[in-house]
This record gives sequence, C-alpha cells and structure tokens, in this order.
Amino acid sequence: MEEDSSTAVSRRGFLGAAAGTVASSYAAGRAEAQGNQRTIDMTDNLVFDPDEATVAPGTTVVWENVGTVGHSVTAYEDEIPDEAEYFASGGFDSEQAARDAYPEGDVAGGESYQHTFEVEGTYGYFCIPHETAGMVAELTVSADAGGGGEGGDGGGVPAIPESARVIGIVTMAAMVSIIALAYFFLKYGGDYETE
Ligand SMILES: [Cu+2]
Repeated sequence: MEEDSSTAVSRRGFLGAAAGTVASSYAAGRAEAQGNQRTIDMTDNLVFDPDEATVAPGTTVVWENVGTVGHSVTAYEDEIPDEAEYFASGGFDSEQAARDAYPEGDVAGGESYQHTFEVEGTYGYFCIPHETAGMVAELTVSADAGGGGEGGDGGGVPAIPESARVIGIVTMAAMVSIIALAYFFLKYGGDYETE
C-alpha cells in the first residue's frame, strides 16, 4: 500500500515534468521566431545585397557594410506604407533631412544600421551617395514571408517559415518521446493497479 501511493505520486511527477518539457521547448521556439533578424549587405560594388527581400512583420533588418566604402540606408518617404515609421541611418525623420545632413548618417565599412519593421507593405530605400549609381532597393514586409526569402521550396508546397518548422519538429519530438516514455512507464512502472 505504501509503495502503491509513492508509485502513483512519481507517475504524476513524471507526467508533470514531461508537460513542462513540452512547454519550455515550445517557448524557446517562439522566442526564436519573434527575434527574427535579416541581414542585407552593402558592398563596395555599390549595391544592397539582396536588393529585394521579403520579411515577416516584426523582423529586424540589419544592413551591414561589408566593404570599405561608406553608404547610407535612407527610405524614400513616398515609397513606404502610410502608417509606417520613416527610417534612415542617422535616425532622421524625413528623407530631406537625411539628404541635407549627409555624410551624417553614413554607415562606414564594418558598421551596420538596423530597423525593425512592423507595418506590412513595400518599402523603397536608397543610399544617398550612390543613388545615381543605382544603389536602390526594395523591402517587402509580409506575413506570408518565408524564412528563405525569394525563390524557394517549389513543388506547390506553401512556404513555412523556418522558425515555425522548427517549433513543429521540436513539439512533435517532445510529444512522441513523452508518449513512448509514458507507455513504458505505465507498462513496466509497477503492478499497482491490479483490479
Ligand atoms: Cu552606397
């Protein structure tokens, strides 16, 4: 009798711990999904690379100057969604202010500028010193954004963001192992329920 109750208690403890494992791995996956980041290079070839990118709302885009020539990241004021916040390296609140102040707002080689995008839509932006050389680009913020950006999975399968896929796999693996462990626990864990 004494032994029966302790077995029952440990079984409950086991299931509780197992549920906790699922919850915490799910939370870890979500945290990763929310911390989405996307890097766009600025190079000595005077381009944004890639010059077209699609990201999910909430993504922080990091423009990295991977060369030695200075660049700016400056939004075209009339090419961003109405509700969107204006963005420009140097923190200017209008395109004209950014143009007037340059080279203030310059992102030197090895440095970066980042901005987090919440509002869906398309954003046109450019580099002030190299606009005439064609250093312009477009960013699309869309809830349909896949983890891999352009191109892709093909096969008619809807693109699933990588983070969602990871969450799914982690959750599935946790559930399978819990079911397997619970099965063995119940089967070999003790003969305390012999009705
Ligand atoms: Cu440039």
